[in-house]
Amino acid sequence: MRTDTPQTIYRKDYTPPSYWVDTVEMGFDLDPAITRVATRLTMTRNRDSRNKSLVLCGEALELVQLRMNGKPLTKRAYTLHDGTLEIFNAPDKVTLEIETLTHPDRNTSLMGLYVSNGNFFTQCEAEGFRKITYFPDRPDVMAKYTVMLRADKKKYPVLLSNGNLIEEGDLGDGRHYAVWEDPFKKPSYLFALVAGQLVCQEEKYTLQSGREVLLQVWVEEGNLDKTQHAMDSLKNSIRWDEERFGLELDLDRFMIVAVGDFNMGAMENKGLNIFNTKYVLANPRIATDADYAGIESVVGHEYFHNWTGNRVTCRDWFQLSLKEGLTVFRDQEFSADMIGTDSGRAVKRIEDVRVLRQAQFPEDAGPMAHPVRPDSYVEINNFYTVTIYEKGSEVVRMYQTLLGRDGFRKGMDLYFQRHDGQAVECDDFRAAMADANDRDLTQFELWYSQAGTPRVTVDTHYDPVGRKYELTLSQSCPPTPGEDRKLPFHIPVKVGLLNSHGSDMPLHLEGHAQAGTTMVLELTKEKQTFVFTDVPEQPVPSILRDFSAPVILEIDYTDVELAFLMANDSDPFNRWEAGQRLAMRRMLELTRDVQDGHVLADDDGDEPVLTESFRAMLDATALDSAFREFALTLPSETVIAEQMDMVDPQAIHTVRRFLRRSLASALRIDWLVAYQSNRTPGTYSPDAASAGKRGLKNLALSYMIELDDIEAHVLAQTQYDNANNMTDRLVALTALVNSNAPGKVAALDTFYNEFENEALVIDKWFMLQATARTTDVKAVRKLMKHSAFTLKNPNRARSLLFGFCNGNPSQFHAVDGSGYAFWAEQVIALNAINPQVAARLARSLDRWRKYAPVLQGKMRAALKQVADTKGLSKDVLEVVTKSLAN
Ligand code: B3K
Ligand code: ZN
Repeated sequence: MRTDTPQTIYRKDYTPPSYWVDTVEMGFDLDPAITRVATRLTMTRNRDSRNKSLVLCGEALELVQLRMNGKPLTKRAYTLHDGTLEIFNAPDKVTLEIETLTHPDRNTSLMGLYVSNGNFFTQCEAEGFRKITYFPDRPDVMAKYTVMLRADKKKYPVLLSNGNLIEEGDLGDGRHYAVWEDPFKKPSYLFALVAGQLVCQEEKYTLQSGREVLLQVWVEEGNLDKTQHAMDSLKNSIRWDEERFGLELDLDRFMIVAVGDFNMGAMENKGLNIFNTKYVLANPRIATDADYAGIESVVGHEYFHNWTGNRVTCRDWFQLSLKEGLTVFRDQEFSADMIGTDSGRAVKRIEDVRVLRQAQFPEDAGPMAHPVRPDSYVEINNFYTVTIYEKGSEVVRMYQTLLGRDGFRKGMDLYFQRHDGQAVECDDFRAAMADANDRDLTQFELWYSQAGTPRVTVDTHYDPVGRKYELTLSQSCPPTPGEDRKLPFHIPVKVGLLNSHGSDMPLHLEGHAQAGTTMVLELTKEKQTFVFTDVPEQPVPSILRDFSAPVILEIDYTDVELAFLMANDSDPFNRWEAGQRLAMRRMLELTRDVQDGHVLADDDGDEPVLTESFRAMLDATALDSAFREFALTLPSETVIAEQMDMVDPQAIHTVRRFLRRSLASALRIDWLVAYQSNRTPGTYSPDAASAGKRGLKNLALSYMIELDDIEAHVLAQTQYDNANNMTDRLVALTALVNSNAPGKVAALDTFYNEFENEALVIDKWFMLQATARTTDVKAVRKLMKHSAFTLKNPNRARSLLFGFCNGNPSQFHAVDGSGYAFWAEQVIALNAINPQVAARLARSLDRWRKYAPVLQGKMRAALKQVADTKGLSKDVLEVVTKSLAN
């Protein structure tokens, strides 16, 4: 917490550290009120930085003792201010002994060492290690750690840290100790310790090489019936990384620990991954299909970091996407491979693109827009963004699209060959990809250095006499804060051409050998024309198949062409995309009508092309249920908002509901058939096929409930009463709550009572009310008074506050501005507890300039109110300052 103007850190200012750390020995006397930390660092001067002083970072620490090479340091030999300990005139070889005190039970920021439900946990990425001891807390300083934990044996029977347990025993005074040694050099952000009352599920697992490793999933007592899925996901991740990338687990022991108070999803600490309980605990009673999938992907993600992040790490935090974009790409591919089928892969792809459009495109168009490799930041924690993660993953995916799977693998192999054990830059990854494939990827660098979502427009011309088809692609990119002009990107555009029967035509690109029915065009200039020859009839183009680049594609299709693509495109992504375009067009038309004062009447919903394509999709039982579910889901209110010059949340909400009701009524029988034929009787299984069926069945229920009639109420109530799993239970409850069904209040109560002791389910209970149609600010305030609500637990705060501010746009943007006043209050309250969570909530007003002037004024006032608050963390200050400035 600070009040002075926070400093901006620039990428161009990077300088290597003045000292390297060779070894770190730490001793912890764990006590919630005062923990004593004794650290011994052996350090060597970096030969490249003569005459520089030795610099260590520290925050919220009480310094007890400081000794250099065996002697206490005199007050004149160092300075200590602003979180920096600077030692002058240190020799080339230094042994530094530091004793500090911290107060874990007062640490509500959940960075550094803290207490959650009586147990100790740490979170050090990005800059939390400096809250534990003084240290050159930067990722390019990699060292070997030996850690001794001492604590009361009864209260803290389990003592864990990174690497291997090399010694443990009693201290005689009711206390005990454990010594852990990590054989690998690591940056401080990967340090972790856990101590407390925990139990584990463990298994021995044999690697492909024949080596046996020990896998453990640690949880609080009472949760051992919820660890199997995480354990299975871990084993699948280990096998997948061996098979797909030839990467083996390098430790003899790999631990996952679940904690209920955690700022994000999980953390890849070497050998000791710490997870939000949300991404570990699952059984059919408490977890939904989405939870099961989320656990698989996050367990995979953290495990894959062991190579992409830990073995090869980042030189500085500007390179964050080097590990995050790459690791998201790896977890996306892992989840897709776990489904196995081509259509399953496509569904996963659609899901990932939906996230990108829902969250990253708005970010890239707003005041916090930044390149995948940012040039500056105030608070690095604000840069764990969808741009770094999801767009970063798209950038990595484009290498694979351009180089092919084998070429990509060659690039990965070279990357590890060159950089294992190093802290490197995004450019090093690009160089490995280029060199391994003998390709020039110079222009590709712009994906790292320029922010903003490029737009690609398509023009076509067919010459029936010459049987030639011209495809002209043009690109542009709107300005982003600090970047007015953009250079053209290197964009892989995957295309196919459909004939009038809906089949793919063979592609003959002028000057190229024939390339099957899908090919990757490389758009590198502002405008380029690609000429296809031997084209027997005017084709319908299918552009950007599989979403081959993170761009906005502008193409003029007629409604009939879109319906044709939705019915026929061999590329499932574009098949889905066509339906989305069709629906989007209709919703934007209707929104304009509503804004012009038109009151929607039944015949406005008479939309034959859209209705018939939906009917055809409902009837297309040969397609995966999961795919049909996605194809039948209208673009979200947030995605529609991004398409408008001036956002009108109420009009969007009215129209989307109206269209859903029209589709519900026109296709009533079809929905019911889909509902009945996608039931999954018997024992619950979260596999993709069953989850897909439940998804389609539950989408059908959500459409039918729009009609709000007795039949729909009975259906929802029956499903609620009879469900044998949380997916069906929660969807039914959501349907009831968003209707006038007589049983809705009772259902909310029974749900609460039944799951009172399952924190993750109570989060869902808050979330579903936060996002319910009728929940206004008053109702949220009332929910905040509920005995189960607390701002201190990030999951709980997110479920209610983020649920409302981000997930209930028409209520949050109430014209009286009450939503914004509420938002300001909560950002300020959270700021005092947990700056990271507060800064996330602060992002909810990012897009304020896109709204009608009355709303804009109120949003601006709320932003100013926060910005003017005394004692604001630099996390929140950076977000609101940038919002107001750009
Ligand atoms: N690397 C962590 C994120 C740390 C966030 C710090 N504010 C989790 C992950 O991406 O795997
Ligand atoms: Zn990650």
